[in-house]
Amino acid sequence: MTRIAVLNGPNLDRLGKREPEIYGSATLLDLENTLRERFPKVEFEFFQSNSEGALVDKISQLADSNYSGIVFNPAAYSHTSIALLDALSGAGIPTVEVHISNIHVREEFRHHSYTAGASLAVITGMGQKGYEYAIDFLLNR
Ligand code: CA2
Repeated sequence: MTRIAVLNGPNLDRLGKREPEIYGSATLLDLENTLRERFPKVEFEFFQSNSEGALVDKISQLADSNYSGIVFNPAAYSHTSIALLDALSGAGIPTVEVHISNIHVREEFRHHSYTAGASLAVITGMGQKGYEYAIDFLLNR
């Protein structure tokens, strides 16, 4: 079975609870259930953390397991974290970075993503559907 990890960074545990006009009204659990239903043949690992180190640790665990892909929304760490860039580069697992909002039409500090430098592709501004498009891409590339 194809194994895909879906990782979410800081504050995405608040999905659906605030700012639905930017991030959508579904909660993180709703989103994970939607992905399970839409891709019944995929074995998913879902992980969210507000801690940079915990995300680094998770990526290095995945590198030692048999994962075909990572879908990663590093949230604010996208714009700051060389540690996550290095973790992804070292893992060597095809990764698609997802942003729910379009980071390029928001504040200047969101325009650059360090972690995108270790990703095969970036989906930004397609709402929560972006996660589905990312998985579809990983399965069919
Ligand atoms: O658009 C995205 O997916 C972001 O990665 C979301 C991050 C932001 O820092 C990035 O620039 C773009 C913020 C996630 C915060 O999520 C919340 C969700 C609901 C309520 C409050 C925060």
